[in-house]
Amino acid sequence: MPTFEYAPAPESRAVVTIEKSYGLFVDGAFTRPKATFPTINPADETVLAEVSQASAKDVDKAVAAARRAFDGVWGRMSGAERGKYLFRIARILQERAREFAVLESLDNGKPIKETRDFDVPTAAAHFFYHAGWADKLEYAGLSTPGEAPARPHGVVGQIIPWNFPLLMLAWKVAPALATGNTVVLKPAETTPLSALLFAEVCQQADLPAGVVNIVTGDGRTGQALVEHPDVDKIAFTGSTDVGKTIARSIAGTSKKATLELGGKAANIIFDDAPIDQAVEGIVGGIFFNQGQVCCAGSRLLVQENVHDQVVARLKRRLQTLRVGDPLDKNSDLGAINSREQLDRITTLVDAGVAEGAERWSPACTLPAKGFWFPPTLLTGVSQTHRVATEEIFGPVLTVLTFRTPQEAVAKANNTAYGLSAGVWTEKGSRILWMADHLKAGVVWANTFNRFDPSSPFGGYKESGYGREGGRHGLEAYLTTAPATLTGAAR
Ligand code: TXE
Repeated sequence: MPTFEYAPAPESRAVVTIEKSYGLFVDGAFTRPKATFPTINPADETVLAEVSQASAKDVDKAVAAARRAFDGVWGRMSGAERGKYLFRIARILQERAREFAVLESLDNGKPIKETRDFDVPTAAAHFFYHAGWADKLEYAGLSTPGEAPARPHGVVGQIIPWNFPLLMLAWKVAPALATGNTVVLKPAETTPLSALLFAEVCQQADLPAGVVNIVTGDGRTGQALVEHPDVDKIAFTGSTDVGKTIARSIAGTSKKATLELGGKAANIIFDDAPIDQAVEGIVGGIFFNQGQVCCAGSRLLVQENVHDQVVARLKRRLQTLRVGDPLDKNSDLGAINSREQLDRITTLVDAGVAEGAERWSPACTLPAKGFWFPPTLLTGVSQTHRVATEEIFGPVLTVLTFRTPQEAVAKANNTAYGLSAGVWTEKGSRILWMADHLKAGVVWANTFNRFDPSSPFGGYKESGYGREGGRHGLEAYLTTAPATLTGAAR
């Protein structure tokens, strides 16, 4: 079996300048850093920078700045003018793409191949897409023809996770600004750097002060934002537990919320599927971003008569994956984002083995320092195993079997989540039947992990509520315009 060596490429770091410490980005300027915590490179555990822990008072200042911008310049601006800012931001993201790609790989641990070819271009695409909407809201049925366009909520608090730091920022900030809201965004504590670089982009684009504010910190900062009385809406992506806490905390207030939470997607292969193409899709579906993806195809449901063939091909393909330095453009898998996440993955995989699953990984030399987990298959998994129902959020594929489409649907839906699913079959009618019966916000057919800014993304059940992307995503940032009834003048 091949072994894979760790080959660092330190020269790539020169592309980006990382400050020793960072303040918050409030009212168009960086504050002086205080009460800082380190953000580290998960690939080697070195400290990249010190970042400020925003207090409730800091959050209050950021919300006040966002409110002034909303009541002032941003609130008075036409959609066409707002759109120009979004275009400008998109262009700057493209111009600074290498910087963002390297910084994101350093702070998150994901391979540069992904940040370069997916995270950064898709983030720019979100700004381009939403720039196009900014002056068309009233023509798209998002308000009543001839009436004032639907209104923005006002100040939006946005809390994002660490798995796609820049992209999650783009998913949240772009529609909020296109619809005329202002923003206070809190990045995850383990990946704050690309959001802080984005703050520089806002300055470079001459975005009016206060329209976007970035407050770094941990869950306490997020909580202060959720509880702030002058925040009109919360948009959150993260764990189901924190999502529920947020839902409880805003219950009884007038705040709106969209929650994008966990997932446990089934990737379903029928025996008539093009097997090579399906194996590629399954590998990409789970090992992309080390499986730290809410819609990851983490449960393979394979039709019983092709199980052995599919597993054999999967093992062959997994032996060709290269695990190593995120900055090496040949790496297919990088580091796990944090020690906590690595511990969660290890605990769940150990539980799976204890419950009777068989564990397999290709021979693979992992770097001595940093947080690493090899690509892993768990076969012989039954529906009652924890690894079949709980989100592992790591490079681990659990394999289950089925005999009929009805059984596939029953097993796929046998989860508390409902975010995404994949179906591999030659039969068009079966795709439609499966899509009709799967309880998932997205169903991919003969592909997986395909995203487009125009396509709404979101889930059922414990995967949360609300959609991001497309027209539905914009609706979540708008409230209905007042009905205006006029009587005859006397
Ligand atoms: O998430 P948290 P964690 C899942 C995945 C992972 C697990 C835990 O299974 O293993 O969640 O990850 C902020 N009020 N997902 O612990 O804590 C926090 O600072 C307000 C799936 O990292 O939910 C960060 O910015 N905010 C998910 C953000 O919430 C709070 C992506 C997410 O962190 C808060 C990430 C509070 N009380 C993890 N506590 C997906 N849907 O893609 C924390 N935060």
